Order: sequence, then structure tokens, then C-alpha cells
Amino acid sequence: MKPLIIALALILAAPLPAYAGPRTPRDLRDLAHQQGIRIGTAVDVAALRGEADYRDRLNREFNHVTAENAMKWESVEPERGVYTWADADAVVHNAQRNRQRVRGHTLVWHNQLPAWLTSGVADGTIGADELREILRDHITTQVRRYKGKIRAWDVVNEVVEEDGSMRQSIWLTHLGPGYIADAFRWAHRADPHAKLYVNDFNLEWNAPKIETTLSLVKDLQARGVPIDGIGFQGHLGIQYDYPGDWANVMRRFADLGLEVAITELDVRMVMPVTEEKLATQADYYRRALTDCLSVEACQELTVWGFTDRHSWVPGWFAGEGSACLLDENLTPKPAYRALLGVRA
Ligand code: 9MR
Repeated sequence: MKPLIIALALILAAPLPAYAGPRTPRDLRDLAHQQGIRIGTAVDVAALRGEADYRDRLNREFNHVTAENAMKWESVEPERGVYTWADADAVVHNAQRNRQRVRGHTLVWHNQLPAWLTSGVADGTIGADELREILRDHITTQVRRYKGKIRAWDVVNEVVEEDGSMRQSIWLTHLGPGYIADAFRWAHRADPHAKLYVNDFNLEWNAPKIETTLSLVKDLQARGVPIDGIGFQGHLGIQYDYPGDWANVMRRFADLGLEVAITELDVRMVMPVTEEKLATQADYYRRALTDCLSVEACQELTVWGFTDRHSWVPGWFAGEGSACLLDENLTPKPAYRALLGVRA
């Protein structure tokens, strides 16, 4: 036999090395890269400015960010006509420097509205027509300012109640239900490339809320309103069952042609922390990522803060905490390692 043929025969006869599977990712950004998705976090601006370890970790771990509070109405227009963009700009600039995409949060909400607006509506000095103008100006001004810099906007946040009725916010009561379609149209006009989302909590499992939100989306689509996505906030707690039907719920929205995102994931627990609770928490984080990866339309998983040093949970739920992937010292918890171990 010719040497070439002998060599070929030897190569073909050699046992194939066993395929070891993808290597374990180094960090969340590496995981995001391997899975082809975006992994994001809410950003605390004070920490971004003032804490080098927070900043380093943020920029190492995440390829997507959401301003936790800096883009809310009370932050950007505390006095009528006086815009304060410094904090929102800081988040966007940091993201650009670190190759992170940005979710804008949020244009229309019933919370964190400036006092000039809520008191004006309450005492009747701001009537319905003027309120509509104010909302249009707000959306147009904010979306235009970040045109091309925001991948996706939470256009309306938490517009459905737990019982499946539409939330009786100042927007609904003064402008009527058409305010939602208007908000999407105004946002689209201001940045035609930004993806426009409805965002809500308990949408992972609450049937009346799910059904109403599905109807809302279908109604908007039937009227040609530019809606692109649905955000599941994902504020979970280990004292409650994991929302086991979540992937199916995601699929129901995806079947309408929408993008799906987990926009504010955290998993709180009743204090004190124990090894067992941390293991349960790790399982909830793992399942949330697994659910997202099982639905083609789910391409973003954002956590609502990545360290217990800056988490909204203890301030809102007495006796609860430890909801994030890293502890106060930025030490990874089992939940962090559980995410790195997820395979699609
Ligand atoms: O994390 C935010 C916290 O710092 C604010 O005090 C709070 C005020 O309402 O809002 C928190 O973020 C919320 C988000 O904007 C919308 N979904 C629920 C989040 C947790 O409350």
C-alpha cells in the first residue's frame, strides 16, 4: 500500500475522541455568548459611579443593561420642562463603552411619576387634553434622546391588575384605554428601530393577567400598533412554587409573533439565609434560564440587580432578602454557578 493510503487507513481506524460538550463558561457574559442570548442586569447609578468593584463586575458579567430607576419619569423630568438626563446618560455611556445593549425602562407607568404631574392631575389643573400632550411629549423627548442607543423599550409597565382588569392608573382614567396604542405609536415614531414591549410582573403564572395581556396584544396587533415584545419581570420567591408553566406562557406570546424577555429576574427568600434555601434559589434561577432557552423567541434574561448590596427586596418585603446572584461582597452564590452550568 502507498504510504498515503496507510496513513488514511490509520486515521479512519483511530477511535474518535469523546466529545466533551461545550466548556463551562467563565462568567455570565461568556455564557450569554455561548448561548447566543443577552444576559442583563438592572443598574444602580450611584453604585456605577461610586463603587469600582460594582462597576468592574457589571461590565465583566453583562452584555445588556437596564437603568433601575434613572430613566423613570420622576428621574428625568422632576420639574415640569426641566430634564435631568445625567443619570440616564451615565448608564447609556457606560453601556456603550462596554459593548452592552440597553433596555429602556420605562415610558408609561403609574409609579415614580413626578409630583408636578400627579398633583396637577389630582387638583384638576392638568386636564385630559393637556395630559395627553404631556405624555406624548415625554415619550417623544425621551425616545428621541436615546434614538439608536436603546435596543428595546418597556413602553407600558404593569398596565394589567392581578384580577385581569386594566389598571385604573391616571392614564386609563383620564385618557381612556387608547393611551396604550398611542404610547406605542409615539415611541415608534421617535425611534423606528427600537423594539417596543409591554412589561409586567406575575405574568409568569397569573391566569387572569395572562389572558388579558394576550387579548391586549392581539387587539393592538389587529389595529396595526407597533408592538414587538413581552417582558416577564420574574420577581420570584422561594417560599412560592416555581411558576412551572412559564415556558408555555412564553410560547403563547411568541406564537403571536412577539419577542419574549425576562426583564427583572430575582429570587428572594425569607431570612436568614441557609444552604438549603440557597440551593432552592439556585434551582429557580436555573429553571428560569432553562425556560427562556427553551423558547426560541426568548433572547434576553435580565436580573433586577446582580448583588445583594443593592437590591430593592429588603426595602419592600420585610424580613426577606438575598435575592441576587452575588452576595453583598460580590461573592457568587450557588445560583450564579447554576446559571453557568445550564446547557440549552
Ligand atoms: O428597583 C426599583 C426600586 O429601586 C424603586 O424604589 C422601585 C419604585 O417603584 O422600583 C423598583 O423597580 C421596579 C421596576 O421599575 C418595575 N417592576 C418592579 C420593580 C421592583 O419594584
